[in-house]
Amino acid sequence: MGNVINGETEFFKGIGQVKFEGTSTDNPLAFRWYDENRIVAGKTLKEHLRFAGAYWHSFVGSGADPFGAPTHIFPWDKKSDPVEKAKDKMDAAFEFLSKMNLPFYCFHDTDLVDYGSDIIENERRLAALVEYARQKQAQSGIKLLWGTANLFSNPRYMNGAASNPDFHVLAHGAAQVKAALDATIQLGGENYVFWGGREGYMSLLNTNMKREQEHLARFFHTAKDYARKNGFKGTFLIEPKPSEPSKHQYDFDCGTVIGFLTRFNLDKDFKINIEVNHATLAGHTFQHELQTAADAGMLGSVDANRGDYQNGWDTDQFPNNLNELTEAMLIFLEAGGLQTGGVNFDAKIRRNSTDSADLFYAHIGGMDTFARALITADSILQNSDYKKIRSDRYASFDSDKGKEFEEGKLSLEDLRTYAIEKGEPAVISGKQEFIENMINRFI
Ligand code: XUL
Ligand code: CO
Repeated sequence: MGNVINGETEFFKGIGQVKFEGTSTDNPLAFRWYDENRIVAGKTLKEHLRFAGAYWHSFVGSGADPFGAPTHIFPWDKKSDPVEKAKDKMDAAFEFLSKMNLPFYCFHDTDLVDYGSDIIENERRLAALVEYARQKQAQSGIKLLWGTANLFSNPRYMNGAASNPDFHVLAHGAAQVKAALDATIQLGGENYVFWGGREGYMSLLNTNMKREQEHLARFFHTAKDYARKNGFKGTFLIEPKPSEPSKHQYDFDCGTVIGFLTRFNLDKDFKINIEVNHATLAGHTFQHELQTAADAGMLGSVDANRGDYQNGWDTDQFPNNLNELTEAMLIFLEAGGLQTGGVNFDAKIRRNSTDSADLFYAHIGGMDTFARALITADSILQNSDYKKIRSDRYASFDSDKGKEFEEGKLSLEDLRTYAIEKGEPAVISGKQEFIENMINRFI
């Protein structure tokens, strides 16, 4: 247990408020780029980025891996009564969020408080923590970016929840989602997330994929109707991932999710929560997934992290790649940013990062890298030929026959006639290296 200051226990001892000190500072516990009040492209960095802390990694994740026991031993994880223990964890969470100046947080139901197998008792526990969180939010001004239900850890979900072949299991998932939606609504959550880690299959040999996907869609409709009926005005978000823990996940990537939402008439209520490391596991870049969602009007929110170029799994490291994030922020800014979403650090410190300051360094690095990338991207958009080079490439569609084609006014015969009249087209450079150099110049 930590020190007691002002009547409250301090869990992150010796670490004060993290502040913006600018690029000349040597203080590793200060922001060098994230000045929350700095205006970029008409909004403050705080309004653009809407940073959130992830409850599960920062206050629950113990550093355990398949080869070893926990290395992060939390002082808030001591009491035997589950509700009292969960309140200590929430004290620690809000202390960290406040010291880090994080305006939002995100949780799974089972992050807030441990669940057993009794639905009514779980609802009672969650309600106690929701009441506690309401007070904490009011005191600190910190808001809930999104809530979600953990429908993948309990053994009953080993074959999925909404896509489980057993209706009985599906109903348990629904009970959990109902309580998580109630909690999100009561806490003023701005979004609600579905990440279907086990909504997929391990083998097609025993799977009726069509039926499972139809059940998944029906489940989303049922949850959405309940939430809307009970006053939820926020956005529902699907978080794509191609696999892990299932061999194949139905929400494979943004393209797949957009097709699914459109096919099942869910596209008015749902948008996408894009996670960087899920994008790369799907064989895409983060930029690709942002652009795909933005083009469909479904850029909802971001789970910020990064993978490891040498590993093929979800390492969930904190973001630190300035070049990649600058490219991503170009898309983010051109798309008009995130409306109800934010940038949630779905990232974990390494198993061997065992100082309590490590969680602070990790978030400071992530927030500074995003802020710097956004500032750089804005400068590229304002002060370079970046946009012009791209629009010039399509100039032949802006007038005459090209424009008529875009408007659907030309037949295949018309196109043939044009090709014969104009002869062989000129060779035109895509200028990729020129643009890459330009981006580096602005960084
Ligand atoms: C798992 C993952 C989840 C979701 C929420 O890979 O990203 O933490 O963000 O369920
Ligand atoms: Co995530």
